[in-house]
Amino acid sequence: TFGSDGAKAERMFALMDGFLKNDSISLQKDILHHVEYTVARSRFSFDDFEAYQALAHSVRDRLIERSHDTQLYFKRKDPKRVYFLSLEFLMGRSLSNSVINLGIRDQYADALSQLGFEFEVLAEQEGDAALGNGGLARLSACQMDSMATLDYPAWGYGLRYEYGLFRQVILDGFQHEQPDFWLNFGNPWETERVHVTYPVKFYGVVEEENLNGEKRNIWTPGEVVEAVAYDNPIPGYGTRNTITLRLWAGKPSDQHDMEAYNTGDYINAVVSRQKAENISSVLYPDDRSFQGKELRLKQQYFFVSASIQDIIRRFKDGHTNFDEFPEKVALQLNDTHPSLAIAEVMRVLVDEENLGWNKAWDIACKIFSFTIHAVIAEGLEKIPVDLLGSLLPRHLQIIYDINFKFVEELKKRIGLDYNRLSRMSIVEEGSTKTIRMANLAIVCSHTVNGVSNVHSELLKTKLFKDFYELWPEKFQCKTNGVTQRRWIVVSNPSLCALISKWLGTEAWIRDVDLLTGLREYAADADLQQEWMMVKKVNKMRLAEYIEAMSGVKVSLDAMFDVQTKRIHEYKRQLLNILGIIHRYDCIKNMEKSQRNKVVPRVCIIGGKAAPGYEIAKKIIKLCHAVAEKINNDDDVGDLLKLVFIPDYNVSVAELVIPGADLSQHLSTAGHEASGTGSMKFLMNGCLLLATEDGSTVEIVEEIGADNLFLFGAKIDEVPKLREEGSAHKMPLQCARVLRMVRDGHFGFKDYFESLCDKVEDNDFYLLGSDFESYLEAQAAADKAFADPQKWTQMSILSTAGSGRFSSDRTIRDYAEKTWGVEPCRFPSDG
Ligand code: GPW
Repeated sequence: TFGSDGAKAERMFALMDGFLKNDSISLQKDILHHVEYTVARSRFSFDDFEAYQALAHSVRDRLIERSHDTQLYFKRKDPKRVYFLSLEFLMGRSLSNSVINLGIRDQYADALSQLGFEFEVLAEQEGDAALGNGGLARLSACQMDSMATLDYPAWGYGLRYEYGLFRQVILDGFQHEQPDFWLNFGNPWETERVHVTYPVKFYGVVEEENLNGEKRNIWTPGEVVEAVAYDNPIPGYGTRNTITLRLWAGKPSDQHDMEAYNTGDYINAVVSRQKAENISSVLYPDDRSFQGKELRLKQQYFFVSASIQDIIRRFKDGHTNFDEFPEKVALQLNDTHPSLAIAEVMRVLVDEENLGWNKAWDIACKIFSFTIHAVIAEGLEKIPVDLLGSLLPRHLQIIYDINFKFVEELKKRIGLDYNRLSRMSIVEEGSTKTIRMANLAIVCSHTVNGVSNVHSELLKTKLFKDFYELWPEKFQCKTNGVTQRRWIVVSNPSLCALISKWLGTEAWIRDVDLLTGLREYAADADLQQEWMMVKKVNKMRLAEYIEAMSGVKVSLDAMFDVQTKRIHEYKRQLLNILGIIHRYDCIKNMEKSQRNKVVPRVCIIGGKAAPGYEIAKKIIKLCHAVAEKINNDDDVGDLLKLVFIPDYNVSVAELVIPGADLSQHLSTAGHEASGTGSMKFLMNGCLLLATEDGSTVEIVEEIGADNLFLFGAKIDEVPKLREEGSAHKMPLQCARVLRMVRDGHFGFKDYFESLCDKVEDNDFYLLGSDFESYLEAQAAADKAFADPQKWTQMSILSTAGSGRFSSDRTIRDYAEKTWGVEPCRFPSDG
């Protein structure tokens, strides 16, 4: 490093240039070098997959160089850093995103074509990194891209699962889960940091010791597992900054079980050592159902403990006084999953750094911020006290101590209101005593964020009302956003080029508010023409994929109507399917001469059901059963097709979203905290058909209610409709389609019975009461689609109004209003 000569260091940084050159000859040489020496194939003979591997390694070299430069620069400047802790990151593919952010995609495409390969073809060779379930996990990935692009000194921390989210295979219309062993052919993007390892302790006992008159708690663990760091570079766009996503893997520790070796039980000792690796082996595939499993808790603590050790080591490299800790460190908790970090920071500061409780607590309260993604209290994590006490005995004590002091303070503030005290307590009494992780996170965090305006209000008035009344200043809102780099530039290159052409600049890729500039051309016939062409090209790509996956040929003239997201009752894929049955029924009962008035549709549904979620799995089967019937009915032909796209993931989304005309977001109002898929469709000029829920409410504010199709009960109408319950009559059309399902029109009548019962018995998700309004919105969409100019104008206005939903805006908000971190940009022009 540059020692203490600051001015010299600055000059050096300014002169630092990439060691590796990016002209097409240099790139070719690098690729061939990796073919020969990394992939170990002859440079005269290698296939597409091997070419992809070599290509990826040559990109990786450039990423490594930039992350070294970035880290050196951060170290020199020593800014406050933000650490983003998340148990899930849905990164998808890295190749295209990396070369685009590095600004060398065209150079690579040239280099490859001279070697006889096509960039797009090689990009298709890459598998997805699917270390997450759904919206929450993809949000983390989008936010990493924004943190890098906006030059924030940030780190992501998570777990390196060996098995990502299961692969969905459909057999006879039923979902089957297959393991996603994504590391099978190696992962060219990551770097194992063999020297960055930390011991993580579990089980054992805590004893109080008296050391020179001072009481100390000594935790003697029963098991120790080593955490090894794997670094994944995250390049910013239009900057040299490249930040790091550090994922931890479990490795056996030499201290793992010394006793067993000493007693001579060699074989069992080796076997149990091997078990250490299980901690990071598999991602839990249940979106938001909390189960209280020991392995899950182990995963949470494992990644939290390793991350905190890493953060404290980095702090100590240059600082000796923990008073400065809050000036240098912001810790962001992505939902409650990493909230054991609070107890862990307290343990380290009190037991290992001997700071004393009050000082440690003061520091902890200055560094943590917490974002909640849940809408209903039932979904919140509660850890059984017995489980926590056996796995992490010292942490349970610490949480009890935090709670004791909190409740004492609370009594002073609110008096002896025992109902309220017991609602707010971190410890929940009951038949099984549990720790409420959200309460712990709120008590310690300086800021609690919701993910959309309506969700943030809900937190204040319903979910955490008691806490809001106590600490109104803690509660903020950071409406979610998605990155336009991934969701336009990478996935929709034709639209990207068209936007840049009409705006006369590519600056919107970093400064997305510029998209509003498209508004003035929304009615321009030339732009509309080109806009329709782009959509057509993307529909063609999607149609080819559909045919390859499902064998169904679809017409490009039809409206491509898409609902892709995790399968959940509250997201109401069932409403969509019932609507499709209704449409089918109408076509069947129509005079033949009337059929030419029908707007043709290709209905596309995709998404995974949690393996244990029976109802969700039935919805997938119903979709296939209905598709089977409709797609093979000659009366219907191209007027209606239904296809289920299997194994929906990030790379499939990149294909589906640009090709959609209409996308559906049907959550029962009040149930979707935000929704982020809608934002991706919006950016791609796809019109939305949606309930007024989550971030849709803000989308309406940006583009106006005329430019999308809204329907259904509003958030504050839902409780009353539920109370009325079965008293309100099921609309006739809805009853009729349910009858068709019950009568076995689509087969499997017994199997679908419980689905129909749910709607007819108590209809918690209000399919019945929203049905008519849903059909009206669908009719409005048909009408608009029949007028291509009108539709295209709405489409342009959707993209033009999508700027607010960029994760760049979200991240800037977090940095300024929650984390207190500032950009720290490597001095070069990218
Ligand atoms: F349970 N979300 C998710 F609410 O993807 F925490 N997984 C989850 O476990 C939860 C939420 C949780 C989603 C929300 O459903 C979605 O509305 C939101 O846009 C997304 O998180 C990102 O905030």
